[in-house]
Amino acid sequence: MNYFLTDEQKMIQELAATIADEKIAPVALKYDEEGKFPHDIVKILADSDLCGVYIPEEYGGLGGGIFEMSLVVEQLSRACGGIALAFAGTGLGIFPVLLFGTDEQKRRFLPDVAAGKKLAAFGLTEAGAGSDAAGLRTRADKVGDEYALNGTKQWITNGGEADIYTVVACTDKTKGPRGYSAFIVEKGTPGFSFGKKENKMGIRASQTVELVFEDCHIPKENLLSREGMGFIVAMKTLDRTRPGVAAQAVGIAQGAYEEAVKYSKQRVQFGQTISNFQAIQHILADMAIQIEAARSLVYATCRTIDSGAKTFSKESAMCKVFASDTAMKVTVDAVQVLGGYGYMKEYPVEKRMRDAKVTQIYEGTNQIQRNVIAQELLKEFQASK
Ligand code: COS
Repeated sequence: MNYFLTDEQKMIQELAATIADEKIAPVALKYDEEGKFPHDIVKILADSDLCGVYIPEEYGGLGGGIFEMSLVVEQLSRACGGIALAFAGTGLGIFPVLLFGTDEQKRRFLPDVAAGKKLAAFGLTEAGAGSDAAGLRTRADKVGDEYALNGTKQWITNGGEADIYTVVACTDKTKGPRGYSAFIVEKGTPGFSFGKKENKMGIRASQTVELVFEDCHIPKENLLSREGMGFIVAMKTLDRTRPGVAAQAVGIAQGAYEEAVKYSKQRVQFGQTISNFQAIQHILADMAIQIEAARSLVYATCRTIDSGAKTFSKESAMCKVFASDTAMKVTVDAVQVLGGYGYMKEYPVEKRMRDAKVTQIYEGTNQIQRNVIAQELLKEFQASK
């Protein structure tokens, strides 16, 4: 399929693909097994300039958008969906600053992210507030010119590794989601520590950690937008980053598909390679169809967002649902093509099957995405009457 990428987009895609093939693929199984954060790969990404693809040039980036970010996520995820999250999770963490930061906040935080010197993370989820993002317990109480943060954030990607955290907390509990505010919290701030590190099914190279705030004082200069805007900051961020999850899913699926094709050309049964059997050919053909359809939807959504469209919650949710469901199906089928070998950890498809699962869950489960889609399309119908 010709997606008519610009020369710059092709360069970004090729650079990310080269890093994925030469640097990430050889160590992906090791990091998965050990569950360790890939500091050496993060250094390679920092040296490559890719960390700033979606950050404006005036803040040290390459001036691209969601599309450029997603091209990188897709390629890195082709080799390892977990390692790719050091990059993608930083996008999620820093987008609130890109969208709602003042010029002063952007100058303080964006250049180091663009240079790959600092990673970011997004702190919304809590033990009792997952799908129900309006159920936050973390508080931010005004104390003079500061806010005192108290509470615990759960399952935070890049937790402990990131230097910059955007955290949503309640500043007025009488107002529900309209009483939430978003803050930038730096690692090392007194009262901010890290709790439990999760032991996960997949994306094991990515660190998923609790953020613990105990009377953690944040200067008012670190408030994003204004008090009461925290829920909107979070929702508008997720509208822009869900295509990144979709791109991760496409990358994971593509990686599994490539392994399945390669294996089918090598594996001999009944005196011939299994690629000769129509049963296998049809599985491979279905994988290819679904991946290409998912990629098309992701790219179209990214272009819609980057074109300056005002509302795209529905499109963003659609591509997240479609690509993640595709990744799950394709990776399960890849395991099937490899048969008994596919089930073994030495072969690189069972990891992709485990990695794919989370794309149906995080940044809003696919059930929540379907709610968002249905709400929007019913609104559109009502408006058209
Ligand atoms: N953009 C702008 N504003 C939005 C919005 C969006 N995408 N989504 C919701 N809002 C606004 C609503 O318009 C509403 O504003 P008003 O108070 O002015 O009416 C306000 O936010 C509350 O919205 P709503 O009533 O729909 O909130 P709910 O509590 O019902 O939440 C959703 C519904 C779907 C938004 C929520 O359940 C959700 O997104 N859950 C998933 C959370 C998630 O992704 N978690 C993962 C965290 S990161 S790994």
